Amino acid sequence: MTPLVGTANASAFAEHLAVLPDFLPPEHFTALAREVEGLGCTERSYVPTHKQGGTIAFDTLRPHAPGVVGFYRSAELRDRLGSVIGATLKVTPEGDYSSCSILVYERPGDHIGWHYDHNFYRGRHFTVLLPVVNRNAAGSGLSAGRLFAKIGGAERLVPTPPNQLVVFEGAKVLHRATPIDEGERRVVLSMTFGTDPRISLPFELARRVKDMAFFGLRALWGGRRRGA
Ligand SMILES: O=C(O)CCC(=O)C(=O)O
Ligand SMILES: [Fe+2]
Repeated sequence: MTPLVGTANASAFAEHLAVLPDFLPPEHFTALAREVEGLGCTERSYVPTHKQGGTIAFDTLRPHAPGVVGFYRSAELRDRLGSVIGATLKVTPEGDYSSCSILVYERPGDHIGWHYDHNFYRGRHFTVLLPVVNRNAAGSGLSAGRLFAKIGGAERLVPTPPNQLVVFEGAKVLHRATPIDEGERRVVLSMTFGTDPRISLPFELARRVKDMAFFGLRALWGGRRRGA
């Protein structure tokens, strides 16, 4: 299995995934990691066999993690990612829980099974991961929680040491993170961007039909005018 590293140019994104080692300057990364680890308010989620772990939602990050939110919204990040992908990126809406959140793998077995990141938007949709912490019980190396992606039919290991950014087109790349072991910790900042992050027409219609059930026909016409 070939690990993927150092693919920082646009042509490499032909595989819909790129890895950027030592992404942030060390002082910036340390400050960000300190902010994340100071939060300590994770919500646990458990979907039998598919997913187990903690999450810190965008709603919590907004008031308590200005450094993280500022990083997510920064033009520098979008520009750098845009040059890797070869497209102009925008942040996804604040109401989308996956726009900016922290994934906390903190108990033995915490993992996420094979999945695609669903794209509800009109344009292309990208997932960007910045591993903040990744250590084994002894603190001597990385945890057993490893990111794998299926690329060109083959399963590839995507290394996620702290401060190594991973960007991929989650709706096209099947991926998973394997379980951590006892005493290990893996904390990942997960962000999403889109080339046109307006909700896609089928999802927009579904939303309007749902709203109509609550607000009557006005929701349909009102929605259409707003979207014009
Ligand atoms: O923890 C990981 O490396 C994978 C996270 C993931 O699949 C996601 O944020 O969509
Ligand atoms: Fe994912």
